[in-house]
Amino acid sequence: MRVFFSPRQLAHAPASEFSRGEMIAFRECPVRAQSILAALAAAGFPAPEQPDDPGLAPVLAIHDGEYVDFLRTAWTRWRAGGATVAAYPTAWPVPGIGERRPDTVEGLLGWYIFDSGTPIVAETWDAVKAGADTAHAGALAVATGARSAFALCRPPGHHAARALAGGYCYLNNAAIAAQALRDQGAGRVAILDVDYHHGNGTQEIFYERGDVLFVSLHADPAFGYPYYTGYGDQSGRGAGEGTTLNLPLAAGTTEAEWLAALDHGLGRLGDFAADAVVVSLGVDTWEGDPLSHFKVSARAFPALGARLAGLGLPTLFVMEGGYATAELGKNVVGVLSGFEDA
Ligand code: SP5
Ligand code: ZN
Repeated sequence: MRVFFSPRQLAHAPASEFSRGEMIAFRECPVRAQSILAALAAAGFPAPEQPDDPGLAPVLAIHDGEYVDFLRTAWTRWRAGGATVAAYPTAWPVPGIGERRPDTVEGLLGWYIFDSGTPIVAETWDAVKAGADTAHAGALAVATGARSAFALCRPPGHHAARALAGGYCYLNNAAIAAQALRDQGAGRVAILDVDYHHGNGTQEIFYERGDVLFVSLHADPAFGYPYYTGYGDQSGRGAGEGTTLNLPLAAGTTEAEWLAALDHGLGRLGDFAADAVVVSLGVDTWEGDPLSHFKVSARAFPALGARLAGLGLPTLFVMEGGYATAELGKNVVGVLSGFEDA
């Protein structure tokens, strides 16, 4: 398995996030990537390859140009207003307040960032672009003959939509990779999103497309973040009707229940006859994760890897969530080793 990582991703390190009325340490921290790198090395995976810079074209194949301009310039504009720490939105254009895009950076923060957990610091754009480059390099590897690759992306991506950041995500790395695979000649690409949270951004990006299947297992929005998407009756629209499959799961979901839902999702993947698979790999499903309300043990991870190998398709793993930093690397390597050893 080829491994891709850019150390530029480590520089994005906001100090804090808002949780239950107080500021807590930012959970999506650089140590996450270091935990994964250490576990990969200990397990004998090859040293990570640094991605090439393909410019902005792969990003702009997925994201809105004005949104990307906002991400690139927000910190400078925020600094120009005299602020020195991180840029957070403090107001949002929720239904009822209007639909006019403002020109102020304060207004644009709420326009383009849908939650309070996705701040912008000086290093954010460079790290986020390096993450997209990492996903893109992994896609090129798989498109040119690698059986599998792991793109160690950070910050994660699956909550980012065409013109929205949120949930620690700014650019949708998995979507950028899926589009790159299409552009390299894969006729049909399947995205399997196993992060604990619904990949609202990936769903939105491909909702009306029939060439990219999106299958997601996640905490039911009836109780879990991101609260507004991920329902089982969201199945796609237009040319994409039937190519979105949401499998929302209850609080307390066990490993056996999670694997049963996985098998259901993999059945749909098989029917779709994809030419390549992108796995949005979050391991925040783990019962010990600070964000998880599942009861999924670490044994689920090698089982996931083995089942994915059983598809027999070129497979790109793109890192998403997982916040139990001490065990994160071990859990990720559990999936990748399960795939390799199958
Ligand atoms: C990529 C990814 O995993 N993003 C997740 C963002 C979640 N942010 C908000 C989480 C709110 C959790 N509420 C507290 C649960 C404590 N057990
Ligand atoms: Zn997550």
